[in-house]
Amino acid sequence: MADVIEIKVPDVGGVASIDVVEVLIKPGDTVALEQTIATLETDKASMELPASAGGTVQQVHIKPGDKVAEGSLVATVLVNGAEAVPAKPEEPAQKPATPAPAIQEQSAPVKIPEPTKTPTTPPATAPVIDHSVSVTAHASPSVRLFARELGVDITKMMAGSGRKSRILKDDVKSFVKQVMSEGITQSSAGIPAIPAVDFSQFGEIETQKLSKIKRLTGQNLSRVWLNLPMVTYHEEADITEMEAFRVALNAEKAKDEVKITGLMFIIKALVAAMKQFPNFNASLSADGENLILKKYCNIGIAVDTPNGLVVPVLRNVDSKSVNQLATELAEKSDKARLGKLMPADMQGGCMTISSLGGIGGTAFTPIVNAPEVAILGVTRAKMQPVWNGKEFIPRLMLPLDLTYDHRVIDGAEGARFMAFIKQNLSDIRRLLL
Ligand code: CAO
Repeated sequence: MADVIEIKVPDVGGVASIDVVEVLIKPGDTVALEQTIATLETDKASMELPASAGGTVQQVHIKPGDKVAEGSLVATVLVNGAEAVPAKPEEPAQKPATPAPAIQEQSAPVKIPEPTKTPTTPPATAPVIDHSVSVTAHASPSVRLFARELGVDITKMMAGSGRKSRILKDDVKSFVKQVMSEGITQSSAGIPAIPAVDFSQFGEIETQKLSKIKRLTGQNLSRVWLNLPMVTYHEEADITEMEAFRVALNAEKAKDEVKITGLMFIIKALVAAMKQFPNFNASLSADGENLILKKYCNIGIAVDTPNGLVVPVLRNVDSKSVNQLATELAEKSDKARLGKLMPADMQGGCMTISSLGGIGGTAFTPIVNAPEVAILGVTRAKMQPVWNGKEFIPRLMLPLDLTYDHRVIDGAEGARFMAFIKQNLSDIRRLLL
């Protein structure tokens, strides 16, 4: 004979308020005895609520977000009496015949990090790979099943984008994508990924695909950032006379001739310094055991293009004039901006210059273009009052930033290298020596 059975929340250890996280049935569904019909959650545990009877769901009385307690009505099921879980003989008749929920998480006070607690930090929407925590993450049975089907060990995912860092299906997908595309695994990178954020929850957004250059540059920069112990040293050079000379030279040029920018003198000064300090014209061998010193002098120049940063290389710079360098850089940067550089144009650099001087700035910390061991950053020169021992006089000061691989370059060596460049830019006659 068919009977209507009420499925209620069982005793879960005296917890007064239990969150309904997921409801897995709807009216008309057929459920089997012990089938999970909802996921409940307390502060300490996530629980799968099994059906205490098999049959056809008549009504569902809870929804995600509800708060329930022991005895709350979950669903009514039209059931064949034989399918209901028999009440234990010693239990009082009024006690609902509901089996205890399957507790997924440890109910011991193990704290799963909750990034949403910091008001300024938006909730994570991508999984965080944590390599030390072995606590099972919060996830519903359907998500666990989905993860199992994809071969994902859900214990590697510390937090998801759901409420209270619950792992959702999309988190599992992101996790798989992340591992596949970036090759980030527990053993190789060992660094937790930055959680993705669903920004659309805060306002309107538009998603644009990154250019290939940006993606490749990004990968390379991340690799360098993770591999090199880098130090950036800042210096200022007085280029008042150099600038006057440059302006005079340009005034002599015909209209269609390539103008000389300060960068050409900076290249010259850099090359002179690399000859004086050969460790800067070197690379560490892949095993880190040897320093490979280069007898040639090629300088990479970071060029800003609509598709991202590229670094064409000027070859044998030590044997070229300032005018030749200006012409060559103009050609290469035009080619770069038209996307016409060939891979060979960007290979073989010994050191790189990243000049933001045409734009502005007072200082920055460029990232070494490894396997080179140092990079020179340049920002905008400006007139400053400089004390000459008697009075302040206006001088054009050029800010320079040297980032170096500290495994190869010592701090004192870096400082001497920059002092040399400063001296040569302040008096460019020295470049003839
Ligand atoms: N201080 C003051 N003025 C400067 C200057 C400096 N340090 N550097 C350049 N300028 C001036 C130039 O004299 C020029 O002025 P005029 O138009 O009056 O002649 C103007 O700024 C523009 O110069 P430029 O940038 O076109 O030329 P450049 O030779 O200095 O630089 C290049 C060439 C290719 C390096 C540059 O165009 C470029 O792409 N820079 C961006 C590099 C970059 O993005 N680096 C970031 C890497 S880290 O992400």
